[in-house]
Amino acid sequence: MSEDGPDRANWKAEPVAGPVDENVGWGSDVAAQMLRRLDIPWIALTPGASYRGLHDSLVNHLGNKRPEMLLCLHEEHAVAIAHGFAKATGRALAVALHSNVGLLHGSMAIFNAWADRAPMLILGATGPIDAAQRRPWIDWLHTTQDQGALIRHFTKWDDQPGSAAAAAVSIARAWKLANSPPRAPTYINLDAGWQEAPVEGGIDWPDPTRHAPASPARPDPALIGRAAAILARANAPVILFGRGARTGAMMDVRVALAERTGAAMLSDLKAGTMVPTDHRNHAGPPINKLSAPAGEVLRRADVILSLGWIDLGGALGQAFGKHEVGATVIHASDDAMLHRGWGQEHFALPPVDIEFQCAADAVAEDLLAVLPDTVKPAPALPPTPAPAAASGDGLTMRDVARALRSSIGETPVTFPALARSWPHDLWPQRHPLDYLGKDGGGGIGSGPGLAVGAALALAGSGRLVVATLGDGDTLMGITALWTAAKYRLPLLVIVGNNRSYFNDELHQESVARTRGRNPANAWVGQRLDDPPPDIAGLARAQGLDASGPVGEIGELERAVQEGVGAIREGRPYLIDVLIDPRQGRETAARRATKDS
Ligand SMILES: Cc1ncc(C[n+]2csc(CCOP(=O)(O)OP(=O)(O)O)c2C)c(N)n1
Ligand SMILES: [Mg+2]
Repeated sequence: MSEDGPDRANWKAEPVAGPVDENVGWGSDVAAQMLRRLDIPWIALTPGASYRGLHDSLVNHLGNKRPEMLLCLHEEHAVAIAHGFAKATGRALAVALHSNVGLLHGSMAIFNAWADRAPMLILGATGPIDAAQRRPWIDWLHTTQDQGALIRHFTKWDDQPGSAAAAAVSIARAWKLANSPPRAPTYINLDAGWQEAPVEGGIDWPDPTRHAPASPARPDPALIGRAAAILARANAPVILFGRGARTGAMMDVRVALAERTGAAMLSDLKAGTMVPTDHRNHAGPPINKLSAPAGEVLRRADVILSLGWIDLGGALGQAFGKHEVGATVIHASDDAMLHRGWGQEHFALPPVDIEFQCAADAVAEDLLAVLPDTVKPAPALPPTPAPAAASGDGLTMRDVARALRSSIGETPVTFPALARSWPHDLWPQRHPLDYLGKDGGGGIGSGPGLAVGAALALAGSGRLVVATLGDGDTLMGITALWTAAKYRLPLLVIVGNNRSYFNDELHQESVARTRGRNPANAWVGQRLDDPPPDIAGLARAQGLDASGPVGEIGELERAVQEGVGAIREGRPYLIDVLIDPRQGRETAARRATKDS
């Protein structure tokens, strides 16, 4: 980042007419100053009068630089953009949400970020807590007692400071906590009363260098010794690669760990790329639910090492059913520090023989340091089932992947999201930024915002950002794309459009079958047609270029070429591709999935 703000090739800044007032004169100036002192590059927001003080401070006190505002059409998008940025960079952004109503709008996206353990600093606001200061009607409506309670079950910490001086400290603490492992969103509610009051006396500014995020706890060396000895002796170890840092150095450590133990590797689509999915030790494609090869390697394993696997209990349950897990289970995760009683995103309780309650990466590093420095032969792996053959002549995601590959060539691509039936065999993940994982909380409508956040993070990096999204997910969140158009962010969105909330058609089919009823009615109340939403039109209406609906291969290839050309020039682009819904059914039948 330069002195003037973020460096982005095509970035479209909003210039502020000077002069800016550098004096910290108002309560909200203190909150804005703290964001700058913490070196936060952007604040994603949808405005509202509860923080009109802060808004003025960002513009007329900071000159809309460091942080710079990122205007969004919906609070859910502001949060999802910060979430996508955190997924790509490992770094938090700030978000500002208006009073109770903006917070209510943003809350699903906060849940997604929480469940994905993605850090962000959310600033909320409330009408004056001091009722004597409230404007009639609206300030009363937009004042809530204990506003943080709305999202307390799915944030790491929240506060409602009583003064500007207290807000400086609260913001420093919230930033530190959000960014300390295990990371998650934090929320600070700014009272309009002190935001809009003059600052009396000096502020004791917290020194960011003395409130830096904590470094991860290190594992117990004695326990590392025991685990390493068990792994070194193992005949058929398996390593489950869940959450970890998205860096080349950590990917090398993980790969070396598998090679030195001769372990079979499994990757989780929820976590994104942690190891190369076409490595000779990798069993089958990355998974959401257990695949046949994944189940087989787990059932024959004598040692199972989970490095931050998101639902270890669920994976073992799928592999072993009611049978006892005979293998020695070693589990490394700091996630339990965030486990509470409201949500169940701690998942099923796994049987564990050696547990490290610290970040999985630290355990991987320390295990590697004590394991013998020799590579063991790769394990014999079960065959990967052949991909489902396409029936009919409708387009499939395989056609999309092939067209994309032929247009993109070898330029590295980041997928912030992957739609149903993505052909992992055609597009192995080799770099930690190749695929960023799922939305965390299973709340759809998040795909477009997550994709914009990743595009923000990676613009100018040399990587092309391509999101493949479902039509339902896209339609729920499509106005997030306006932010990409407004700030000229290069992002290619390819919609796998089966004209349906198809996931739920599968559910309806299965319920009808169980009940001996007619599964052919599964489409009723699920199909997104008659009239079919004009998704490309919705993109164009927001200032993006777009193609579609695309229904045949030549059209698809031309559209992809145009879309890839646009992002190479730094512009966002959307392609609406009509995907034969039967492909989803066939893939689902093969995997026997039961998605959210
Ligand atoms: C906010 C929210 N509403 C509803 C759901 C239930 N749901 C899960 S997947 C899905 C359909 C998604 O449709 P689309 O993005 O088109 O993907 P497809 O299943 O068609 O591949 C729905 C409605 C959800 N997960 N989140
Ligand atoms: Mg769909």
